Amino acid sequence: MVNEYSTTKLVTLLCFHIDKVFDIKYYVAGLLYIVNNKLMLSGYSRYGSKVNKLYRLVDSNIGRICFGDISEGQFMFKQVFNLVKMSQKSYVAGSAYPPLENGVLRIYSMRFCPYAQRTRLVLQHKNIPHENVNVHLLKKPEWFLERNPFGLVPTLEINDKVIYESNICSQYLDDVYPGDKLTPSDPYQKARDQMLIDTFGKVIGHYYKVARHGEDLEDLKKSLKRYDEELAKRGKYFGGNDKPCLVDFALWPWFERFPLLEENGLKLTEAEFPNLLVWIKTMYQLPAVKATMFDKESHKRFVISYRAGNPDYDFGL
Ligand SMILES: N[C@@H](CCC(=O)N[C@@H](CS)C(=O)NCC(=O)O)C(=O)O
Repeated sequence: MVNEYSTTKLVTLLCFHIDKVFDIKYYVAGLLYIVNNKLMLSGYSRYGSKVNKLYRLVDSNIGRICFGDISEGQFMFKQVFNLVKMSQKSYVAGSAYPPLENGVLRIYSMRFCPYAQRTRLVLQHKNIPHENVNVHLLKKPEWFLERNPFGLVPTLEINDKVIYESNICSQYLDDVYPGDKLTPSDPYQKARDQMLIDTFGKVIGHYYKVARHGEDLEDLKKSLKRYDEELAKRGKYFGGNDKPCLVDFALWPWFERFPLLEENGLKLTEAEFPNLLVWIKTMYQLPAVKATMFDKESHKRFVISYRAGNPDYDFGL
């Protein structure tokens, strides 16, 4: 079953159950497998009643998915098997619907989509078990359009529920799944956060004008200034000093892509954007960012293919 895709090969399944290590029950479970000629390891340790992630999936192609607390080893194996089995290549029109198991959360995504990245950041940060199905956005599978008639990613599916629009998906995940809370409980603070997210649409608009037509550079900088000022008041993250919040994850994808605009004259200087520059450095350290990001060169290659009318959704796979 694991060999369904030629690039993926299961090497071995590891499972240890060691009683009485330091007087507590200790379990280690994991998978060793090969994806695109790279050796991968993923696993969990269980320590009394607590489950810890032992290794992250490290592959850049499928390793963007990681697991949260899973108390049953069997369930974990099933999930990892599904993952290894599931290709990250984009599904096209005419393809068969990949069956979704009961209780499994799925995200329909496109690897280079900044909106989908918003929600993937939340999935990663909160360690929410899920599977990822990438869709070809120029040749959308019929079953994808049945679920989201707008044909946009991200879209979430679990059992009979379908959710789309990136910010709504992220909020839903934060509301429903345990882990770090990314939304303040105070209604006023929550409203202030939503304002920052909604009005970031202006920055996005300017971003694409600069990228496509070399216009709007000053407007882009002006719209960013407000975010620098807000950080000065809030601290290290938009969520305050210690932890990121939904605002950080909703904004980040475009900051990851700003280096592409350097050739259009965009430079965020210390003099103009001292707080945003520190924030960018901090964000790059987050495991969720590391797990979902592409480097400048890969983004550039995708954009070139996109502009040529032939987007390479599977670039690097
Ligand atoms: N407002 C949507 C925008 C999502 C979006 O535009 N996604 C793009 C990919 S980056 C897409 O699915 N495009 C397909 C299409 O426009 O047909 C959200 O926040 O989720």
